[in-house]
Amino acid sequence: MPYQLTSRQQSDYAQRGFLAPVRLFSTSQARQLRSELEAFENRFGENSSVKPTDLHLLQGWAWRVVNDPRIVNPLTDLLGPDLLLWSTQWFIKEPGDEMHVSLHQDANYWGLEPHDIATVWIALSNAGLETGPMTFIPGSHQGKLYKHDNTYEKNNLLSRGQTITEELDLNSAETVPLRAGEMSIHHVRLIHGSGPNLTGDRRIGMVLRYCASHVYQTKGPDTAVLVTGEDRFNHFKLLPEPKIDFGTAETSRHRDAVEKLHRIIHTD
Ligand SMILES: O=C(O)CCC(=O)C(=O)O
Repeated sequence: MPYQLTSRQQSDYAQRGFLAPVRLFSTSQARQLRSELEAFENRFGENSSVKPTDLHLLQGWAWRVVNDPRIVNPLTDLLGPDLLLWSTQWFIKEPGDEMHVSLHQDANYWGLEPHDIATVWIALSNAGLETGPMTFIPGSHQGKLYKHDNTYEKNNLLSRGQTITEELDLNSAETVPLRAGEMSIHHVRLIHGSGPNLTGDRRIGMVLRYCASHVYQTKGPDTAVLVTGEDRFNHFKLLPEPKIDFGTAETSRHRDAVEKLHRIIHTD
């Protein structure tokens, strides 16, 4: 199979809990994807009830990204041959808007068990040092789950401003800049966060959450997309490809999925 990870990359991920940078798209492909997102934003606007979350259920271009073998094949090396996409999100920092992401572990609030789950973070604009790229604490995925406080800070991009309360040793922390079209992959237990964007351009991360098919949701019914292999567990209701961009059935499935994700992320 093409696009597999080398055994070195696989052991790096096992030890450190992340891989970066990995070249995924060319700069012009990244620009094209960015213009798809921005066309969506221009059409619906910030206050619309139609959200860019889980856009793969609403528009073919996003469906093709989450099913792209350059992403899916490497993920099977980390999570096994039967792979689900759980959700698609966006982490966007506008030029100079002071938004940051506090240090947190995703495993703490998604309700998914066991933790055979990874995030693919795709840079659709340059995510150089000045834009507030992600910082990881290597190896922290092998340690405990920390207690998090919901700070609801105004300048925090996280839904509840989730922040680890204990003091952390940041000596080994690594900040990982990405160029447009590159991706990083990180483990659901890895401690990570990011600073503000000090540049004049948007910093746009398209964020895909994948899990092995044996993972289940502890917070109620849940949905996912089977991207490769088979689902022998039926823990999630599987959702289909959008046949018509913004079609009636697609819009309804998308709205339900966004509401469900909102419920899961906002409840303990
Ligand atoms: O984009 C960021 O800075 C943070 C993203 C993040 O927390 C995540 O993908 O889990």
